[in-house]
Amino acid sequence: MLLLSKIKNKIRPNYRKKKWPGLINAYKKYLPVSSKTPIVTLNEGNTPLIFSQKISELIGNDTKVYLKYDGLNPTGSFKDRGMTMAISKAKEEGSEAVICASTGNTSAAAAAYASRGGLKSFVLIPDGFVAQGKLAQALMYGAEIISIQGNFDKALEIVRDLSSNYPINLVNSVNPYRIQGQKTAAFEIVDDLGFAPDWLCIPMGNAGNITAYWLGFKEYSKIKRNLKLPIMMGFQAEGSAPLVKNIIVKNPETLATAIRIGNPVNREKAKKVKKESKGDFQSVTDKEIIDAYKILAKEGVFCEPASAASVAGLIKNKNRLKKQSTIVCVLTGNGLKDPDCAIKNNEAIFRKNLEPSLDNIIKTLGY
Ligand code: AN7
Repeated sequence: MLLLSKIKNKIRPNYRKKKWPGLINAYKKYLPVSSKTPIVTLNEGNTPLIFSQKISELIGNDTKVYLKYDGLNPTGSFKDRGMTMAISKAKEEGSEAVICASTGNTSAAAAAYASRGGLKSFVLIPDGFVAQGKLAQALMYGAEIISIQGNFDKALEIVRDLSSNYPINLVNSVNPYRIQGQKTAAFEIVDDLGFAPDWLCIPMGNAGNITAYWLGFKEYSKIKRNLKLPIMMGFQAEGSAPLVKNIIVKNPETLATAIRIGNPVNREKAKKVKKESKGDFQSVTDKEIIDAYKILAKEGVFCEPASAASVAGLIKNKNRLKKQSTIVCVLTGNGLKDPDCAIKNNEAIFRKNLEPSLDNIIKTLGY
């Protein structure tokens, strides 16, 4: 027994010795929690920062491109970071129910964390515009789901009204605890790289996440002196680009349904991020999104279409980069969230319904 444990300790690298406790426990000092906060966690956070050789080469100029793959959170998106905080605080406040409007990922995370914490969850979604995987999650995790004949913006308007008049806690990114939880992704990037990237490329819908990252980088720069802050590059889909055009888009359209949002609630905060970081907001077409989605998959990283907007945006801006830049593209959600999109948009060789004989298969494979 003794010998076995010795061997185990030897072959197990140091960083696996300690179990990751979830982001609230890991970053407690920097979050608005106390010993009285009942922490509702699924051990979210600590997602990999993956170096991409292919995308680095594609960008050229000795650029190093990393992917912050937040699709590896417990419910498959970055929303878990905010939701562990929002649900823990709702529970601390004695709340019994939470509500959100969602293009899908928020509803999945809200449903999971609410159920885990013993709270009821209600989610309002735009009928027909939530990817299958996300809908399946909300159904399974136990939310009460209401789909409306309207888009996300309309759904958000309703839940905002509702939550201000009834004892239901709103867990969309207007909830400040969401932003607090999500800022930890910036901490992780700095912890992994040892510095902040030159650019952070990120998709924007309601612009809660870009707000959270910027807060995270700024807070970390107070702890880690000499931390150079990144330029924040936010990307929206062309048919759904209210922050790029500085308007309200009445009927937002894009195949990246996660970011099919025409009136972002964090508009003013996002503008501040852009100004403070000397960043830029730009749009990418659905075609550019799908191209990037395919490039990522060939790197072995399957994200959902909205997430690929960060890489599509980077590709568009490659001539603006200084030599030897370090870039982080945030991949906000897992590709499995939207299987329909993958099935419709690939160039795979998929030979169907073959006669099941060895000879036939050998011939088909070209040997
Ligand atoms: C994969 O789930 O708004 O700019 O209701 O699911 O912080 O809004 C999702 C947003 C990017 C945009 N990538 O983040 C929702 C929802 C993915 C997303 C965004 C979302 P924000």
